[in-house]
Amino acid sequence: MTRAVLSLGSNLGDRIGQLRAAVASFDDVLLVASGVYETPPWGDADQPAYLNAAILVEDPRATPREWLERARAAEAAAGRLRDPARRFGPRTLDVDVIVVWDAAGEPVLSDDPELTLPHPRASSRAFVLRPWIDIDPYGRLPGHGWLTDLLNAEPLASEVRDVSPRPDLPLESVS
Ligand code: PH2
Ligand code: MG
Ligand code: MG
Repeated sequence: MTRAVLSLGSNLGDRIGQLRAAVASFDDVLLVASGVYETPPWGDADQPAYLNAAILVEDPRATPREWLERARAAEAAAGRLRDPARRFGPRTLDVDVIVVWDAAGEPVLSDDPELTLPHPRASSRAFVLRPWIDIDPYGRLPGHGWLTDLLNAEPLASEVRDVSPRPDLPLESVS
């Protein structure tokens, strides 16, 4: 198993600091990181705006389960607390495994409830697809087609207008 797209989100505490720490935790496998976007909360409306981003990671040995474990470790490091009553509620850090490709470049398909691949809600989330297309302009969401087509069709085409680039908050510092 080689490549994965991970979606990052934060809407509590030091949002950009938590996103940067998450990206740093994938430093050994990081291929590219997107820009950061401020996005209206999807799901529970009574929560602060999110910062969202996406990263592309690669490791010749990592299994999908290991990507999930690394994602959870990053969330735990950000002090994430899970409220079982609020599945779509606020969080210091959310790291979701969106797609994993195997060594042959084929997308991994999984209906494991703990790690469904591709991510079952990615196709309808502007806050996932908009950062992702930054780092993968010719990308496809397996089962749904080109990212550009998804983002140009309604309802995402309207929602993406509320996804605001935050160039003042880069994920990685330029040295
Ligand atoms: N994550 C959620 C629920 N709602 N809204 C935005 N804008 N961004 C998110 O990352 C997000 C959300 C649950 O994972
Ligand atoms: Mg999520
Ligand atoms: Mg999650």
